Amino acid sequence: MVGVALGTAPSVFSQTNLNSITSKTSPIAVATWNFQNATKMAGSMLYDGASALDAVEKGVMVEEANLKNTTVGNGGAPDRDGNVTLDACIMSPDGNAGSVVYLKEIEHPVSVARKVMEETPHVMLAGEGALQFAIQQGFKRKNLLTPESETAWKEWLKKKEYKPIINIENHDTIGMLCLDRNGDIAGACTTSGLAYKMNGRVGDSPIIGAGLYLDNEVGGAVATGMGEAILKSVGSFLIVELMRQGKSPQEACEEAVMRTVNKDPDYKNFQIAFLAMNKAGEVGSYCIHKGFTYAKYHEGENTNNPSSSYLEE
Ligand code: SD4
Repeated sequence: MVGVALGTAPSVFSQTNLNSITSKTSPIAVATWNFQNATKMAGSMLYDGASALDAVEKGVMVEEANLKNTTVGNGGAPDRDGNVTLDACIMSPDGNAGSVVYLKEIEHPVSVARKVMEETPHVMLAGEGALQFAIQQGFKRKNLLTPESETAWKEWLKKKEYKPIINIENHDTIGMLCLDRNGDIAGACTTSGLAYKMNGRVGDSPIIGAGLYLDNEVGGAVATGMGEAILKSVGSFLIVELMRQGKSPQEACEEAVMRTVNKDPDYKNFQIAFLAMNKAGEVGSYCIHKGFTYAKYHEGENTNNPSSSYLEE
């Protein structure tokens, strides 16, 4: 068998295969949900020659700055005590990673995560320490609670009913994967987490292996939906490892969703969704409930694509 080291699982991604695959691949940007402004930004940059890492950071920043998106960055819905707390992570083709959790008052947590990756010996910074680091790095503090999000939160306080609505309102995290001209892959994931979560709650999005994982020899995966379920399956890492063993991105996403479906009897009451891309530029996605879509920019075309789902509703 070609390219299989002793003691490892067989892989279709031998070095020989990879070289021939990547040389034929033109840049691609994909993102969870219909975030076509983000894929357009990242995709255009890739076609202008930008690195996957620069493109993925600038791509997700579009949604972090979008005040209409109430689950990412500025304008994100607060926790039940009124705090807007952001989670984000980024991975580069060399396998390096950076992450911030429970970060307040900084509009672009993905850029702080990149600084953690590039300027510190650590992978993850949390809360006060993450904010302190961001300020040291020149980021400006900003009130991220918009009047609209504050009004919606005060309305929620009247009943205090915590019930995530599938596909709506609290599921618009952006996870993005970019493949550049060199065939290198990078990824990022950024969110304000579930609306009206408990103070201190951190989801899957900033956790390397859960909300995002990539290996530049294989491909990458990102997740959105109920973070607790994704954390328990370490879904993005699982998908990359399944692709390493020869599964297509689609097959790998399906298996990751099925792990949760088969183990969690409550699966009908929440959504999880995965999006994956391999080094050949093949893309797959799968989710529990119908309604998840992903945006894709490739060769000047920017599209929104419905994902297949386990349930038909
Ligand atoms: C979280 N996975 O914090 C995130 C939420 C999400 O679209 O994906 N929203 O659990």
